[in-house]
Amino acid sequence: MSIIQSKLLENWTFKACEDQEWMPAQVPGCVHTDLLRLGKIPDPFYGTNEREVQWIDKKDWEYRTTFEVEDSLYAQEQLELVFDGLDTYADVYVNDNHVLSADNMFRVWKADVKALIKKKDNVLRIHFRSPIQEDVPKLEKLGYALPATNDQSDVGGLGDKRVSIFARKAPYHYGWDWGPRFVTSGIWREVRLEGWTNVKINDLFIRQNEVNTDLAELTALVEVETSQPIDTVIRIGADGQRWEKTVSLMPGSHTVEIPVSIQNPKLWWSRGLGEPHRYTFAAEVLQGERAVAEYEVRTGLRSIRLVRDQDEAGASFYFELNGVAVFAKGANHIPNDSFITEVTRERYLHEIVSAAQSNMNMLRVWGGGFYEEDVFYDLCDEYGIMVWQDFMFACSMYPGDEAFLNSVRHEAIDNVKRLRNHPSIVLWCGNNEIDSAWAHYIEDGGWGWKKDYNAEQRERIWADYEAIFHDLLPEVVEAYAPGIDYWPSSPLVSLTGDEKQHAHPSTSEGDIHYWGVWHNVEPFENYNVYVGRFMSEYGFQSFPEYKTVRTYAEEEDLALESEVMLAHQKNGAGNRLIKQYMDMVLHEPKDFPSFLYMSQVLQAEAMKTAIEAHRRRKPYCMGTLYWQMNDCWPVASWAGMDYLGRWKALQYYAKRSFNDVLVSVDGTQKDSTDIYVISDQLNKVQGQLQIRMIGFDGMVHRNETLDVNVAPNSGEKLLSLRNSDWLEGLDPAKTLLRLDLRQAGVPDIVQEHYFVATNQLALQPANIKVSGGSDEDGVHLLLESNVLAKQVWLSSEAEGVFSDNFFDLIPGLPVKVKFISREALQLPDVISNPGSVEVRSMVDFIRMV
Ligand code: BMA
Repeated sequence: MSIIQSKLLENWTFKACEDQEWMPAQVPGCVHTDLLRLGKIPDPFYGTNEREVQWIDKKDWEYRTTFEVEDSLYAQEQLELVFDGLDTYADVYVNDNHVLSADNMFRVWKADVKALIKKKDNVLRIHFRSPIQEDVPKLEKLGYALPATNDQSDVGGLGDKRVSIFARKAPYHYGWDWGPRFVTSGIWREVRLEGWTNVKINDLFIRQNEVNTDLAELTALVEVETSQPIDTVIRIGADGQRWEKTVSLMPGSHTVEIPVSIQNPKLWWSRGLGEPHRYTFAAEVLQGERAVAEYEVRTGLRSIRLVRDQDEAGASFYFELNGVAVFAKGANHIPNDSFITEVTRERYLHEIVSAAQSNMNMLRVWGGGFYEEDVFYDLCDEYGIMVWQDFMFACSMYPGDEAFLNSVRHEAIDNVKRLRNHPSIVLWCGNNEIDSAWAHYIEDGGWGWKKDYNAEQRERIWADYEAIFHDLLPEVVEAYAPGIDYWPSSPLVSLTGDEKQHAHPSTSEGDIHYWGVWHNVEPFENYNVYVGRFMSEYGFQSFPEYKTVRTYAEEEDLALESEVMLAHQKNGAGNRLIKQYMDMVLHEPKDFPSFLYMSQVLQAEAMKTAIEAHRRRKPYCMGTLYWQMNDCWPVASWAGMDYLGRWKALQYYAKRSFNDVLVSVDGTQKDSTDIYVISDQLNKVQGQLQIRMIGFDGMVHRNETLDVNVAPNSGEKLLSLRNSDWLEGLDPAKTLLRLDLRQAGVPDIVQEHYFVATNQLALQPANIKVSGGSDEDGVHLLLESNVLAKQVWLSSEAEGVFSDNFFDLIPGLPVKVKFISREALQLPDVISNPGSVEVRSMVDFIRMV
């Protein structure tokens, strides 16, 4: 081992600078979690407690530990103190000597401490300056405020002083329209003492020059640091093969390039297209046959490119993986917790397995959070989930002074270098929504930000924007992760430098965030109208389930407009919008818990409409990522999974609508109903489609079968039913269209379609019979109903997910469901016992008149 290290994670204490008493601290962590653990603050996620902890970010805090250094480490020629993350304005002292000052939570911070370290009784002390006290003067100095739409400065007692943009710190810490305001301070990633002598390897990058099934032509870039001149051999090993280079190195840091080629490589594929195979590459610096320095990375070999070719309609926007055009299916990922260090590996695993179980193949790490932990990307690599990676800038304009740009450059280099071996990362994107929000080239365009500034200020703000997103960040990506595409802002048409640049819902180039449904109260049907080349955001809110709501609200708080419920709804218009849409399409819920259930069904229906509209337009549209995958606290939001990882109705709907082979119905035409089969598979779909008109009592009124033959990776309209013909003599309020696609050797793919809005359906109380059984995979539940039971919701005693849930149960068509407990989380699924299960359907939640 060339680097000897000792983690410095023990014996930490902390206090507010002005206080006397040191209290025990946990590292990694932050002031909020430490105070909470000590019972010094109430649970910030409960009730209206968010307000009670806003004093924390106004103070300076100190963390301190003492440590000894083992002989073997102490004896090293070089000793370095390394922080993987300091949040944010921090002055670090070793034995009372100032060794570094940090100002960017996303960077790695290092200091040479050789001359300062003793064998015993070392004191490491970190002074965190309040990010608020630090940045308010910057706002005053600038002379005007910069837009920062989601910064909840008022919650923080700062009035309209939005200072989040000055700090290179997770934007969502300052609040968002789904997130509370907790402006943390602390040592949020590992800290360690590293020692080495003569030589070490700092980094290994496997650059993929050309990869196909016959050959992977790679270059291993080995970053070697030496303290004296050496003549040596550097060796790369992978998969039983070796590649070597003899070099003479002078003291300093060097990048040694070693060509590597692998015949017939096993490629890395996204979920659904093949195995996400990974190779381990090891680099060694040899002294004779002895390795004096080593470094290992795991990566997957694949070719990836964002294809933006002009075509008749505009320009394509899709990812080509190993030569295959991939339809991207997934969601936008936000941080899993307001307090990042609370997210365990198990919680990441649950999220990524949930994504894979839901038939997703992409997550977008959205720019208002943080560059995720290594474990997140490792899991995405392992489960074949592609990652659209934003840089951490969202919905704001940022300063452009030299110090700021310099900080951003370091941050970008640190993170691109850290993450570039992950095969899952397929795109680096500059920011979230800034190009379209500022809309520089359209006077009245965007979110109205420009009107607050005079012409000179506007030009300066835009020049600062361009410096970061059109110059600095693409340069870093090109230099450190060549071959991976950079996209300046999401959404964007393309960098035309004129009014055509900014995205809008009707563009036929670039990516689109379509928020007409929800923020602009457009009807769900408009999801069919605004379909672009790649839908990187669209969403609809719902509430978490009753059990989750009760973690923050008491019985007496259970009203939509109670103080507590409002504190957990961060989108001002949110509750009104949910109610307004619910009145349009669903029956009235009978009480508050029923309202929670209905809100989930409403959200799921909206997202199904959108996802399937997007997929039906394949290959014009080649991606659909809904907003949003997850939550960072228990709240009403657009998430498909709540803070506790409980799947909302949406997650089950997404699983069905993202299925690699989808039977989908377009019911937007007045006179006809169009049936589509869309396939993301690489082999063709061959089978029969059974088409039935079924009454809510189970009576089959019409039954036809059609041969299906759909080419690989394509979609087609199979047929169009004439409504007057198929509904003849039938009551649309009591009849459904049921489609079953049967293929040899695979489970049937089903779909139901109704001819009127849900609140027009004549639902009857259902008698749902549940019987247990077991088969070769384990235990299952068999559900049968005497009449149509809509949106059957199974809720279990044990935490976990069902193989299917929130589905319609048709008399005569029993459904078999399995349970996958959270404890046994992995893929392929392990079938477990759910404990007692409550089974209800929509009719149980409706106010009967
Ligand atoms: C998009 C996102 C987020 C936001 C969401 C819901 O704009 O990028 O900023 O949370 O919409 O409003």
